[in-house]
Amino acid sequence: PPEIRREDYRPFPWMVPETRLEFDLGLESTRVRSRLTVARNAKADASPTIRLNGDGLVPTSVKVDGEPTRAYTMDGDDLVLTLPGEAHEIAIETEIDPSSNTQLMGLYASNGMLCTQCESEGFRRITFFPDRPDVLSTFTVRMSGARDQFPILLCNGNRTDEGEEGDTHWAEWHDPWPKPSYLFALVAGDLVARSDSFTTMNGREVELNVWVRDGDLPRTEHAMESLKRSMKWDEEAFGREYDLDLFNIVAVSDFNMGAMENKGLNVFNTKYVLADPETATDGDFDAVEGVIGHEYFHNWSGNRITCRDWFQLSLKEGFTVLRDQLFSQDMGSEPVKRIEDVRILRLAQFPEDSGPLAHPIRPDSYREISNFYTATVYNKGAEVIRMMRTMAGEEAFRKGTDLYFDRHDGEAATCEDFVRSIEDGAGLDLEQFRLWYSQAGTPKVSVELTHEGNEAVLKLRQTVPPTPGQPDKKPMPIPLKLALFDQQSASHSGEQLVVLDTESAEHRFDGFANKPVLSINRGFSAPVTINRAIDREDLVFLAASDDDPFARYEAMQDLMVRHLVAGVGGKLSEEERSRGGQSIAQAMGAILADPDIDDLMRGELMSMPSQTYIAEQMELSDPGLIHAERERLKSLIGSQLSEQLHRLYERAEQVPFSLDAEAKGARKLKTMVLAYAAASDPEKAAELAAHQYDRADNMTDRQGALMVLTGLEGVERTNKLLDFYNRYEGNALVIDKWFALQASSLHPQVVEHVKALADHPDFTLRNPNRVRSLYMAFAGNPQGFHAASGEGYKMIGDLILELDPINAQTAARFVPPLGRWRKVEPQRAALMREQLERIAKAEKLSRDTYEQVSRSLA
Ligand code: HT7
Ligand code: ZN
Repeated sequence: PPEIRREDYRPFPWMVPETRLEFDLGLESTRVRSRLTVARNAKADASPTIRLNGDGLVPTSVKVDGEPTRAYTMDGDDLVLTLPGEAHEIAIETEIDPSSNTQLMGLYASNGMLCTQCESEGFRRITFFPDRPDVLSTFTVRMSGARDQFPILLCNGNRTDEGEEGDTHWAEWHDPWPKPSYLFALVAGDLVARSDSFTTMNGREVELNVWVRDGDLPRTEHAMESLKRSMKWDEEAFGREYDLDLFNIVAVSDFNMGAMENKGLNVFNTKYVLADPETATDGDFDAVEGVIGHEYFHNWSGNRITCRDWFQLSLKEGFTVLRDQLFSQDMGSEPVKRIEDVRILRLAQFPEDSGPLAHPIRPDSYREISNFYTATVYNKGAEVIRMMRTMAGEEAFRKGTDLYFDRHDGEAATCEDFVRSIEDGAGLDLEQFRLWYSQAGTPKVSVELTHEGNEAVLKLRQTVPPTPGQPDKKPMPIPLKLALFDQQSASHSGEQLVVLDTESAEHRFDGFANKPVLSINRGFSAPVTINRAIDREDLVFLAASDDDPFARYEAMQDLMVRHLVAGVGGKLSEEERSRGGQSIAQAMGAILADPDIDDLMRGELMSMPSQTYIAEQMELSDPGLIHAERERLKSLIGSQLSEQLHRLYERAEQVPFSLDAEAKGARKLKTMVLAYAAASDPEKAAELAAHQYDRADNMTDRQGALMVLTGLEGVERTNKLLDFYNRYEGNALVIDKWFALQASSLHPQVVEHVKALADHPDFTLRNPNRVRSLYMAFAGNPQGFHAASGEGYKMIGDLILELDPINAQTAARFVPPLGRWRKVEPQRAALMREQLERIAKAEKLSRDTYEQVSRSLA
């Protein structure tokens, strides 16, 4: 497959002001008639030919200006026409089979209903069209189908007409906002709605519907409330008002990603709509709110202003992730949300940036754009915009975003347009900052603080590591929030912002009779790795006393990571290991006892660094050793703080169920205590977990208990897993949890368990949620995936080959775990590589998987 390059972008020679589509809907056969008005684009190089993208389509009729024509050519899957005049009308008919569409792109059948997914290049699987985001058109759609099969017919915009003819009925929809084809959506099925309304800041009354299958209605309240909160928040935080009279959300159970922001008709994975306390965890509730917000915010950052081309994806995704993060921060605990977001970045994006698939947030080339819906484009993209906000300050940043929305409303814009708007609106010079858009790799900043006389001297040095295709990097502006603490009073005289924009820099701070303790990258002000020369005692001090909650968390993480990395590297004697562990336990003990911390935050401060994050700190990692060292520390902390932890548990147990922060914090603590107990006193932990499971009146407690039990031996494991299955049989989202819990468990036989689960009657490769629940959970479980025998790698290799023809997008997402072979010790690395080579040799690979495998081997 050819490589598509950003520098080759050319405007499309034709505009498509209007698109009319008619659908005769059927699960096995849907007829699509399109009528496009096209006119030459004065802003592009003139061309008499127009290329209409198709993917697997055969035209049954083509007309130009009402006359049937055969004067078109097929170039691969695309239909190419030569048009003599300035403006024409093209009419094309196609027929498609949604029921055989297992890729879940274009129009497909899910559970008896029909729905679409067009981003990024799915529309071309429905009809021939210039399927690129810079061609904006006004869509009018008529859809008709059997009334009993498809009682509900939905599309973008507003319904303008409807009617019946015998057993069929039809609806006509018009979307007044010009949009690119990737925002087109249609849904037809037997659905029911939770309805509500929202009055916008200028008095527009908007009808809101959340559409689900009949029995799911009681689980939609949280989604609806989240939607209303999102609409209000976007008005207040960004001045953005909704612009149609109707907003529909539809939940579907077969979906490649989380959700899709189609204009006026968002389509969601059921996972991000359905939630009630019995079946959804606190984490699920938060995720629903975050994703509902994310898709809603796209109405401005994505739909009103879209992307010129797919290289600009971070323009809408990075910005919208930042917007959903800020929304969730405002709805719940700001520091806890910040910690969660940093954890995700470190877990998913840092490994991407240090591996063979590293790419800038605005990539320069791709073969398959679906592979670039990455943590880099999304989460690092959000961090990059967050840095602009930090440097500008909130007020000035808002001026920048106001200007961006004003200047580019109705356009297909670029990342450069965004940066220039922030520059002009916020009054910032972002010339050098643009490097964050073009350079890949996580910068490393080394930090040293010395003390001379009354001065503290801060030395900073940055390096940006080489990444594929980018051997040499330039220094980037890195905004670092810092504070210098006086140990005695445990206070500082104010936070400062230092922007490191050269390779190295020195800063002097006057007025320190004693050497202060440095707190740096507070709030994670820059997405970098900090390598600081700091004593363990100073870290203990920061963990106990820093007034920035993120910095406190970071100090605890740092304490543990240093200890673990030294242990894995064989640098600790038994005595040092024990002493180090005890001092960590002591620091954690202070956190457990601190009355000024709320329990949600306490849970964060207690959490151990992930295996992935520890591995990232090492040149070459041995997953077995890291796992063992991490479990040893967990066990030491668990036994050292046993009494305190159990007291905490007893206190938390008294808090009755509710969705407020206090009760959520209590639930988080309970499972955290169980996890420490599982490492230090498995029998006691099993007993406690079984008790928690039995008493649970909510999914958070039940899942937390079962998570701990699945990692342990014993009869309670078997009993509770069976009970869980029987209790929730038929509830797909909860059965997904049942699969995921077992696949991510610490149990030594996890590989055998996953093999058996793959043969379970409820397992299917046709449903991406189910595939992810078993195999993504497994690929993220170092115990299983990195089994020394290589069986874990083989299982993922087998999966990729079997899934590729069914759902290429989902299959390709399993390649990156194998692609990290260069960072793993040689024996395992060879086994990982072997699987990649086996996949590469397969006779027919999708473009998606081919690209990921070849980049991983290069
Ligand atoms: N913008 C949406 C992207 C998306 C997607 C991309 C490729 C294949 C399937 C997809 N489903 C949704 C999601 C979002 O970021 O909001
Ligand atoms: Zn998005």
